[in-house]
Amino acid sequence: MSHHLLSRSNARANVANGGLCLALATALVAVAPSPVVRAPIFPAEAPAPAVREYTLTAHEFDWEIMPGVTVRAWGYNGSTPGPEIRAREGDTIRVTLVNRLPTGTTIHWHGMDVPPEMDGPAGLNQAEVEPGQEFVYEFVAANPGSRWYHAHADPANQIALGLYGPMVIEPREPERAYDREQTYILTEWDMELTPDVALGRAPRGPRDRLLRGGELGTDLFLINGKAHESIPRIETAAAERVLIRLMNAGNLPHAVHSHGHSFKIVATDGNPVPKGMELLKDTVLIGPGERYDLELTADNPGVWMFHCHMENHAANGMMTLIEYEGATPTGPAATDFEAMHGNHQQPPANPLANPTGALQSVPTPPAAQDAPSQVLTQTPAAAGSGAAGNEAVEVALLDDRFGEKLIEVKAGTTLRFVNEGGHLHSVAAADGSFASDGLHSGDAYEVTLDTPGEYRIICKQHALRGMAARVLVR
Ligand SMILES: [Cu+2]
Repeated sequence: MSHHLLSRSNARANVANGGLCLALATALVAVAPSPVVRAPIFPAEAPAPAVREYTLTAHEFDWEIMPGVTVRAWGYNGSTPGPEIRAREGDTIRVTLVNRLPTGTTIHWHGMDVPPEMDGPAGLNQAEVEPGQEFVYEFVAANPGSRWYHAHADPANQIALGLYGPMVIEPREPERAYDREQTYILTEWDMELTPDVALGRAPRGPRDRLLRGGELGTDLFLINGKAHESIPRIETAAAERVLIRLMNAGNLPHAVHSHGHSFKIVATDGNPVPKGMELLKDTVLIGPGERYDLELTADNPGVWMFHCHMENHAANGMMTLIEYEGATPTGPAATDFEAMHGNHQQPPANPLANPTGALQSVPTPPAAQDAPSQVLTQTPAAAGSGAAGNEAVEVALLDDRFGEKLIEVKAGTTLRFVNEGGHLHSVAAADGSFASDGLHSGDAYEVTLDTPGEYRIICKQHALRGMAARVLVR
């Protein structure tokens, strides 16, 4: 087996070092427009093979999927997905797995051709790494491309709770160069699957109990462990070339669609598509475990949707934006665009910028509290809602709009927002003066508005889809 692997990597090395690739790369540089290069992702000068050391500490922590929606998760180094592991073809990757979970775990290197004892499946190829124990994975990064890693002990629960992360092996002789790079790793989230359920310490939730064949339910559809506006956007400028690495770490296929732009599929499962054979598409169906590398040329300035085209997935988290520098939406959402802006996060810096290539293990302390209460009261007076002349007015949250576009009330009125839809929603003042947590179907949020004036309210999940209303307090 190992002989077979060795000869395969030798064959790749021969191709990579041959003059053909070099000639193609030179030709590409000669004919391509010259975009503004901000941060070279693949530096032209590849240093000698290095040893890249990482520590991945598996543990439990509170994870904010988006403001107002925090869950108990399992992940690596306080994050789900875990940190990006990046190396160059031919480097040695050495990862120390530190298990601080209350159960055994392992790591599988998905798409990497490693020796069997480094492959990860618990039982078949190694014993589980027990709680409190460590295990060192070491292998040569022989096959470049978009890879990923995930737990391979009880994977149905452990991956679903967040034990996965991206891994990128840069080719030693890159054939293509990009101005920007964004990795999007897709998953689903089941609010009823908690660490305690996975450990058998709590019963399955009422909806999951009805499922058959171990099929998990799904409440939210995540990109990089985040939903909606907390997903990092594809930020670009005109004429740039952007590489988007899609990785599906979940259990469902997703149909990823870009507005305003077609993209070229330049790699499938991390392996380059030969020049001239790339498909030009605007929607790509990505199955569980698969990767697609998309090359998108920023030639249509604006603010564009980038989302899963299974529309219930988009409505429950799996939507982000392609945002050109300085551009704003051309529709009513322009009003809320700046208010929403603080909710998305910058992508992490390329670890290769760090000369040691190592990441610190940063376990977070145990959480002080469990899931927040689903029904919130903004003011103590509203709890009794019995103050003289203090009437309650109910407003429905539907999919994906408020029951009323204009709500007129007297000062001192309590507004009771009830989620009568099937999706997760929230209510927040656009000026930030009040905000509910995430409201699941049937949940309610109350707020008493004492000061006359006009308030613009938005759903943080769906403001950019037009879920906004006005409240006039007189
Ligand atoms: Cu989807």
